[in-house]
Amino acid sequence: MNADNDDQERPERQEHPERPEHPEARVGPTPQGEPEFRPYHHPAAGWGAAKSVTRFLVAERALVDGPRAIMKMNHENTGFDCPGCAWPDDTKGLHLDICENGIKHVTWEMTSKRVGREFFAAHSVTELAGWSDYDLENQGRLTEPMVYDPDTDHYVPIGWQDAFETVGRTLRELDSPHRAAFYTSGRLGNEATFLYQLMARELGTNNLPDCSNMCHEASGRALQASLGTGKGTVDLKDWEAADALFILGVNAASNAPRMLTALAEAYHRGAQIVHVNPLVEAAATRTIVPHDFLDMALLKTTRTSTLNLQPRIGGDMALLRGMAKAILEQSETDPKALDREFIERHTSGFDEYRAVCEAASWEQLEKQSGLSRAEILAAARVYGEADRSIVSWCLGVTQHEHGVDTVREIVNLLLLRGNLGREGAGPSPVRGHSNVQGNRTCGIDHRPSDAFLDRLAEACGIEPPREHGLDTVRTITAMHEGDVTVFVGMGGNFALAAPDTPYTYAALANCELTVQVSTKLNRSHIVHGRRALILPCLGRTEKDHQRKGIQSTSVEDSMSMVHLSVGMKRPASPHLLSEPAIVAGMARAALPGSATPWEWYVEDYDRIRDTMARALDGFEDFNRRVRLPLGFRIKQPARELVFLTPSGRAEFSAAALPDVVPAPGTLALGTMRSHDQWNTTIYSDNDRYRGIRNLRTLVFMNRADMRERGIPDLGSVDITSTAKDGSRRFLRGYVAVPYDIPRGCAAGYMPEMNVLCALGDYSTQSDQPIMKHVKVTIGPAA
Ligand SMILES: Nc1nc2c(c(=O)[nH]1)N[C@H]1C(S)=C(S)[C@@H](COP(=O)(O)OP(=O)(O)OC[C@H]3O[C@@H](n4cnc5c(=O)[nH]c(N)nc54)[C@H](O)[C@@H]3O)O[C@H]1N2
Ligand SMILES: Nc1nc2c(c(=O)[nH]1)N[C@H]1C(S)=C(S)[C@@H](COP(=O)(O)OP(=O)(O)OC[C@H]3O[C@@H](n4cnc5c(=O)[nH]c(N)nc54)[C@H](O)[C@@H]3O)O[C@H]1N2
Ligand SMILES: [Mo]
Repeated sequence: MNADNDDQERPERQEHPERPEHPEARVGPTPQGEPEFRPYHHPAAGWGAAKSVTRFLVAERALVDGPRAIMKMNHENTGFDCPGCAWPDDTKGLHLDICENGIKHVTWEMTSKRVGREFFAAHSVTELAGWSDYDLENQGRLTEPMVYDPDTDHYVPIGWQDAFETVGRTLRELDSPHRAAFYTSGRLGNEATFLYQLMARELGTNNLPDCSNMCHEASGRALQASLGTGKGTVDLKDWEAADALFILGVNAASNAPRMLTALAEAYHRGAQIVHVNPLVEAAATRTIVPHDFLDMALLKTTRTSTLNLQPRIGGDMALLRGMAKAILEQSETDPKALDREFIERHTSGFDEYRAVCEAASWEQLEKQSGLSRAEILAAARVYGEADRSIVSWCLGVTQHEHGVDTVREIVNLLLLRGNLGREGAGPSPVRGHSNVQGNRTCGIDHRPSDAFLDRLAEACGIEPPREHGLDTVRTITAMHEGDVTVFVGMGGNFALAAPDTPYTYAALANCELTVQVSTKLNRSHIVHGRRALILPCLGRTEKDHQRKGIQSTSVEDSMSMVHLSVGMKRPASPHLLSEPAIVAGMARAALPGSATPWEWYVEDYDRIRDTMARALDGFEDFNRRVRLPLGFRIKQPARELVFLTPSGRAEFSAAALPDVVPAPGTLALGTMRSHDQWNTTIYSDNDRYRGIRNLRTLVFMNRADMRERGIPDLGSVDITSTAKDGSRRFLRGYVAVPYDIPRGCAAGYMPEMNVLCALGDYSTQSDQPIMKHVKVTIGPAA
């Protein structure tokens, strides 16, 4: 794009040269006091959580509605699905399977605060750019559609029909549908998801970037290659039957708190629980089961761990390979160490895998894992003695250069002892957003298979494009280059969630039109294209009235259970539309001649589900089965030992061990969540389980690494990252907190630290941004 063009097309950039370069705007709230760091010695969940919830309900002015809604959450088909994490609901009909963070999440959506047209009239976008992200979201729920007015630099009201026509006209006028990208954040329900991908494909593009490009893309690709399925194979009943649980790279007490219940139960029945994490997180200590009122009253704690291993960042693969090596060595004298019959009948590639395990020296495995041989052998012993093992993981495993290889190594280890296709055994990734797995199942995939497209074509009478689309990283590059000019965000907060904050901001600002479908005001409304729309939608807790009555939507949890979610609250504003209605409105305007009955679908979501039943694998008889008491489980061929791989067998992989040891003087930095945030939504400046108050701009370091650099406890530091291409990025004036973390490792909070993640630093295996292994140097602040 040449300079002349640039000037003509974006005059307002001249008027507001300071915008949108505000990557330094504070993310969290203004601190309520001095930063504090006091190690946390209490159990996870329990009364600390109860107290925190009460404070939160008061702050959100939701003391009456909050508790009432919580009693409705996660009920068998009568309530709404918790919009928080994707951990499955209790299978025993226990009607109060809730957690602190789920409650915070629901309350945040149900706040009585509103951000209406008066707010936008009072504050220009340039002014809002200087606000913290906390303050933006804290204004409350969005109430009506708004459009950016470049003359005044304010958002002003627009009617829904005009808003749809703005989107429609812009899309119709594109010289190619590939100039638009349609982002999904993982809480979109299945029905809206299906319509959304249908709209994109009817327009003619597979440009469907989504948040799972940043979280579990590696898991999907690895499991697909190994087992012919993109998902885990176990469910909660398996968790209840396992003899050994291996939990890698998850901060469960904060990010999947209901896992604590499963861990406590496992401990009670005598199962082994091994946590693998550079940090000893709260879930790796003990808990008070949150919904067990007797335990709460008696302060009865349960241990949630039998072994904690603290590898270096990125050291998981070497640990897993060491465990496999130990099992193979043991098999020379102990015929029961391996499940030879399983390997023989169901797998391929065993000999190559055995060879790479034998070739790896203990010295190399110790160095790469950051663990001693004795520690690796201790983990191997637990694994070797268990009849039934589950390995579970999250971002600590996936957001790495070698995320795919590591997940495949997890499968390798499971295959050695036939831990697949039977009760209590198998791989169990912990998904992020409540419906991120359902999004993929229902078609949000920039690399759809031909089989999927063939069925979609047949069921919906469209001719879907066959060429693969853009993922999150490539969408940002394409917007930057001017190749993608329309960005539609179905939920989420793309500006802040994506890596390389200033680059991503510039990419969004380079768009002709940005459209954000949202519940709350966030950075992605402030960092916008030449024209911009905010389209406010119903939240999952709210009643969705359509022509044929109150509608429900369906979601899929981490363990492939699909069930209905029905909102029960009066909508935050009478002007909100449901997500399916917003998609249909945009689609009709963009595709005036479309034969798809968009309006008819929205009158009754059963109609969408009937089409989905024809288009999607595993959704046969959708409307009936989704109304069964706990919904239904999508069939998992790998669970039945049917492997949809080229060989028809489960495939061992024999990848080389990566070198993850930081170069001298440098550290490997992992970006992660605090206890009091939901991705880009920050609830407070506290991180209770890690003992932090009033501070987000911190970096956890090993004290010896601090001393070596002349950094005192809580000293001010500058952090410099160096990208693969040699470019450098900075964060200045962060506080170094001495912490129990292996040497050579450091950790701090996302989304602030996205400033350090270069867009080009994505995994060549999964295309995921490398958010857990950022190469940095840290020194006293200049
Ligand atoms: N309350 C709350 N719940 C959430 C979210 C939230 O923001 N708030 N986000 C949701 C989403 S979208 C997702 S994807 C999930 C994320 O859930 P998590 O994966 O738990 O998310 P992170 O906070 O990134 O924490 C990563 C964990 O991995 C560890 N880790 C870092 N590097 C390594 C490594 O190399 N090896 C190992 N073994 N561990 C490592 C870190 O110490 C940390 O404990 O949670 C979901 N649930
Ligand atoms: N450095 C670093 N960066 C990361 C990560 C990391 O570990 N490190 N993790 C990555 C991961 S795993 C993820 S999933 C992404 C998260 O990326 P996103 O999913 O894009 O971000 P969220 O913060 O979850 O989105 C919050 C916004 O969603 C909107 N919202 C809330 N509820 C609804 C709803 O019901 N409907 C609609 N339409 N909108 C709603 C609100 O407006 C809110 O402001 O971040 C990624 N970024
Ligand atoms: Mo995620």
